[in-house]
Amino acid sequence: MIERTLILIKPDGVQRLLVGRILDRYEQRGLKIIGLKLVQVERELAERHYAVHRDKPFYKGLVDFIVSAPLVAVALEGLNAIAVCRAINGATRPHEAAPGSIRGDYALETGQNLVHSSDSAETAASELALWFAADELHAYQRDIDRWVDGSAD
Ligand code: IDP
Ligand code: MG
Repeated sequence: MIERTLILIKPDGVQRLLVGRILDRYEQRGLKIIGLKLVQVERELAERHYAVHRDKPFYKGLVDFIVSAPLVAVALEGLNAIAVCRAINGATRPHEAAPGSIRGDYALETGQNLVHSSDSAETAASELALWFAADELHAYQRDIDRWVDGSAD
């Protein structure tokens, strides 16, 4: 199924000059960028984004980190985009992330694991609405789409 999902390249990704290389992973896989922006996040948005973790011991540190410097918000579309992006990112704890995944190649620390991606269709819909206005998401065809979505078969 064609899905949309939200990616955040967290402040550590921007500070470590990894934005291009991280975006490249999703693009090379065939996923389509339908929204993209650099954001200095307000605390309120960060708290809403991570509301599910409100009661966890790492919540305050996580919100502090996300608002500490600009991040890149990315909306992606493609076949099974939600699961594909979770796999591209790798396990939450970098020492468990497979080599070849973003976290498995570039991260060591759970709090600085470079990327976020939505974990279900429901979360993807609510997170995309949180981070992007409707007119910031663009539906368009690429000439290569038929070579990645199966329709050229
Ligand atoms: P995910 O980003 O792989 O979906 P979640 O469990 O949703 O992982 O946690 C959200 C984020 O909170 C993680 O990406 C990580 O940055 C941070 N986090 C999760 N667990 C811990 C922890 O035990 N210590 C510190 N930070 C954590
Ligand atoms: Mg999560």
